[in-house]
Amino acid sequence: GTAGAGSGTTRTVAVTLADMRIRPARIEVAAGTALRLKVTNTDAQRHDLKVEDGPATPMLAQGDTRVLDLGQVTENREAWCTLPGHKAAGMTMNIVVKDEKDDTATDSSGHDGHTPAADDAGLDLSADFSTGWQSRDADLAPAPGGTVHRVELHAAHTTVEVAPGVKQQMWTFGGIAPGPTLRGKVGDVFEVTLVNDDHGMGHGIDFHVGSLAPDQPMRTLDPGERLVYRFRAEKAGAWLYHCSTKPMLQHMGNGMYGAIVIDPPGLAKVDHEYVLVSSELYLGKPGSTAQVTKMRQNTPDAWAFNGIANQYAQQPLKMKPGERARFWVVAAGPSDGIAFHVVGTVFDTVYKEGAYLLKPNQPGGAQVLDLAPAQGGFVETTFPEAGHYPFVDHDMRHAEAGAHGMVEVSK
Ligand SMILES: [Cu+2]
Repeated sequence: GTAGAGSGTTRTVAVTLADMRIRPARIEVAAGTALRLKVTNTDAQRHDLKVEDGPATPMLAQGDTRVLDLGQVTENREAWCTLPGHKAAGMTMNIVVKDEKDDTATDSSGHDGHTPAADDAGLDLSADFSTGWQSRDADLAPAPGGTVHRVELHAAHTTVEVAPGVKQQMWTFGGIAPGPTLRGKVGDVFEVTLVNDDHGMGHGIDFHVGSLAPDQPMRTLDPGERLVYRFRAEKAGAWLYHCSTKPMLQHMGNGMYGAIVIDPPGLAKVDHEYVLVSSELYLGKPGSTAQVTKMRQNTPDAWAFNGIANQYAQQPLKMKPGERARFWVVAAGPSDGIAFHVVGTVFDTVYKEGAYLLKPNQPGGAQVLDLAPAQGGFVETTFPEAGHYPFVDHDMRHAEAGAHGMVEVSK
């Protein structure tokens, strides 16, 4: 109903069930509207829809549609899928009765004042990203030639779509979170110029691969300051770098981290190399009490590979059958590590914190690369045949909330 909606008006709303969500999640109607819901299950698994104090569909298989006639709606109603756990996973919908006179929703269910993003209902990670959105390139280029690498990193705020349709101000190195991945060989020298372009606050940088007194290179730069941080990478590994300014929980929790890869000597040739930096995502105004409370309680809004929840589920990494891949993984935290797993594959090579735990000529295989916060390593595997191979943080709370991507293997 549009103008004049209300008593005597009939309205039909298309509702879909999929991906542990009911869409739309909220329907507003004028009091007295006769409401009909045309419910379609588009999911691979079965769902139903039950309306509070009202009708329910039977269990719907994929593609099934039923119409629910609610009659005239005069009070707010909730609706949900009745399968065990599905409501808790996010399959709920609110029907909210609007008062025609002042055009405000009268919501007696206690949901007013909450934004869905920060709510316990969680993000809708299967929603669409904005038009033109591109995933962060996960391909890791070979180390550039030469033995001295000069890099300039600017500390600056930027706004990023960190989950489908969700924009968040991030504190970054180089305008992206994670910052750019640096790469070199054992013995290479890195000369990093850090420039603080943040008008509001100080930042610094800490390269875990560097072996030096932190006092000068890791000091906090005031806005507008710059410094040159020079170190020789003496040891191989997948290393974290991060902001060194206190409170580090906030500087890292808002995006100030990145990876630096130092190749071990004799690194085998593979068809694809990827870098995946895992992290938590905390939505809300950076540094606000509400956001920092979530950081302290370790209750992130989502988890992410390369800064954006679910990005490689929507834009998969692409390979061909029989190809071999190396995944460099760094756990940026700030508080959670990772149990990195690729569904449908077995790792024949595991390198963690400076040493091979497994090499291809051994009889054993591995399923997970486990990294504590700030640790790094890589795994290798071959993708045997065409298909879709999800990669996840096998802590399922994290996988369910964004630490989840896809390798698409096709000819
Ligand atoms: Cu910082």
